[in-house]
Amino acid sequence: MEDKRQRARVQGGWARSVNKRGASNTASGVSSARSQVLGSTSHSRAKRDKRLSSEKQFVFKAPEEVVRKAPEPKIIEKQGVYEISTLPSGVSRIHLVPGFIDLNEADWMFGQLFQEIPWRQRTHVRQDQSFDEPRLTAWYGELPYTYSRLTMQANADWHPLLTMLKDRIEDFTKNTFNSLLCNLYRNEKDSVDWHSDDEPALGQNPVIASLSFGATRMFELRKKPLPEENNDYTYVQRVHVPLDHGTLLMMEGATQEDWQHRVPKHYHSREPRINLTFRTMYPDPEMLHT
Ligand SMILES: O=C(O)CCC(=O)C(=O)O
Repeated sequence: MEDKRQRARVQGGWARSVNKRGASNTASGVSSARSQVLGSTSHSRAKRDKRLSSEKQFVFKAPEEVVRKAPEPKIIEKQGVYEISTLPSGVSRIHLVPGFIDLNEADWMFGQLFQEIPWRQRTHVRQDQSFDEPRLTAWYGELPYTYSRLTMQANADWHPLLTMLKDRIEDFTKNTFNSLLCNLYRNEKDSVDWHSDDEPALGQNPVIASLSFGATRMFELRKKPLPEENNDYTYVQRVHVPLDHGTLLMMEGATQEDWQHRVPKHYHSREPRINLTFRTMYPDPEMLHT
């Protein structure tokens, strides 16, 4: 009886593993009792001991988690340089500088930019359908800028405040810029959809300096999926950066090659926001690779 219970426990193995010495003691105890009754030989006792010790223990293993979860976005809101990915194309890096422009100055600048930049709403045409961009824009630079098949004409007539801001950013970052795309988000309904600033005229690994004024809006980045993910962004890494009044955000390295970014619409009301993105345009990007 004791032998049967012991074997059941060894085979089931749920409660605890059986110590070998205990098992062989029990087996030998039982077999010695039996040997008196059945007259068993030391040979058959050895065979039985071998069988008991070779019986495999059943070890319970919890089923592995197979549900794939989309990762939570990483929130970046403190000053610092953040390496958000390292891939064969290189390191993608963002540098956040809240309070780059102090609040009083930023208030005055917002008023000037809102009033004095020649803001325009542009129209895109896609598959014979035209739609208005959900924001107003203006372009500054010696060269025209084409994105999403829309061309903004060259405009070398820089507003003095924009030139001053460009100089300040150049001093701070030790980069130079020759062009600027200005965006005005009039309210919570204005936005910019997922894209990368990867036009050939911006060269490889462009450095982009983005300065924000007015209402805080969320700047979201998502990593481009690997080829085997078939353009499915469900499980990609995400980074969210709240951009508030006077904040400078630098995007560097492979950020345009490996990530996309956007500023989504909001459900709750938002005051106007202005964003200035300073870039460098090359007249003949082919020259960069020769
Ligand atoms: O408004 C922003 O912060 C982003 C603007 C932007 O993505 C762009 O100009 O390419």
